[in-house]
Amino acid sequence: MLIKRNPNGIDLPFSSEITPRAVFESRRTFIRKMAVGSIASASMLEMASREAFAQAPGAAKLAGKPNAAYATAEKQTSFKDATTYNNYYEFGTDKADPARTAGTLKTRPWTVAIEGEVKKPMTLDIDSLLKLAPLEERVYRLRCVEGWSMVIPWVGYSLSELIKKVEPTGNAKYLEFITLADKAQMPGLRSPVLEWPYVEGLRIDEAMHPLALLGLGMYGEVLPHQNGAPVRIILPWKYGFKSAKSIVKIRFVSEQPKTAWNIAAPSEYGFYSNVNPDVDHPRWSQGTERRIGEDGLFAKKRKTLMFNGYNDVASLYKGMDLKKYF
Ligand SMILES: Nc1nc2c(c(=O)[nH]1)N[C@H]1C(S)=C(S)[C@@H](COP(=O)(O)O)O[C@H]1N2
Ligand SMILES: [Mo]
Repeated sequence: MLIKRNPNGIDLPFSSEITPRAVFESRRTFIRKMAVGSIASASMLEMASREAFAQAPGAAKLAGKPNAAYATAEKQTSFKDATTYNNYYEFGTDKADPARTAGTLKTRPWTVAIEGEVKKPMTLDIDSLLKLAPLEERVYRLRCVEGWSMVIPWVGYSLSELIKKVEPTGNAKYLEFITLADKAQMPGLRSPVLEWPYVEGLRIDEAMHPLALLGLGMYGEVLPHQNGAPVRIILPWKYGFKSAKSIVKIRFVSEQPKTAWNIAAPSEYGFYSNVNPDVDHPRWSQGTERRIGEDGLFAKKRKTLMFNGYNDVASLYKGMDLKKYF
């Protein structure tokens, strides 16, 4: 029953990928008509499409210094695709829902409480987080467990910067990320698709790995609501669902924390959830992926790479059977 309720089971692998396309097309037509029917200038058109597609009115610029170690020759996903094809179940389970409904998210004031096994527990507001370390731009591939991927220029800094600041105790073995769950702002909480709040977790050495990013922006702007404003994590070697959006609390703990998707379907979503083409999801292959923007139902799929191509992290899992610890 739980599995049936799991929206992944209802609209995957293909139907969920078709519907948003159709939605894009009808919106495109709408905007084109508007352009023809009025004297809209190119910039008005751009503004209109940003609003319709991205729900980021008055998006503030947020620049990061490009970090060459995390650049890529790969083509970046368009801002429009990255902000209209989203998984953010607190705002609905359809890919197009968050862009439509996340306008109600109030991202300021916002605080992140850091507590548990740390010598210096603290509560940081967004301005403190923005100043905690130099902002970098890092272009990461993000691979969703559903079999699609994007290439996104994020703005943020290594999560390790924050971890060092709070000084974990010797008992801190894991981090638990707790995200916002507010019915007043999040229409998706009305449906019991997941247990709310959405929670995620990492082993502390994973969290300390320089690749693990504390994200505050993307494409040179503060995070759009639908992408997890105002603060999230991005873990490019793990399936997308590990990268929790709109974090309000980080707890340092001694035991492996529960995680939202593992609670919902433990046989399908493990704690580690490293991208691994050799371990299929029980209901579909993980060997290939579709790059968003290279659509068309007959577009050639790409081969999924171990750790999503981020082999630096392999040493974190030395000696572990990654079929068992999926
Ligand atoms: N709080 C919260 N975080 C979340 C999710 C969610 O539903 N709620 N979905 C996850 C999934 S499945 C993916 S693929 C990524 C998508 O991030 P993006 O929309 O910025 O590409 O966010 C992850 N973080
Ligand atoms: Mo995902």
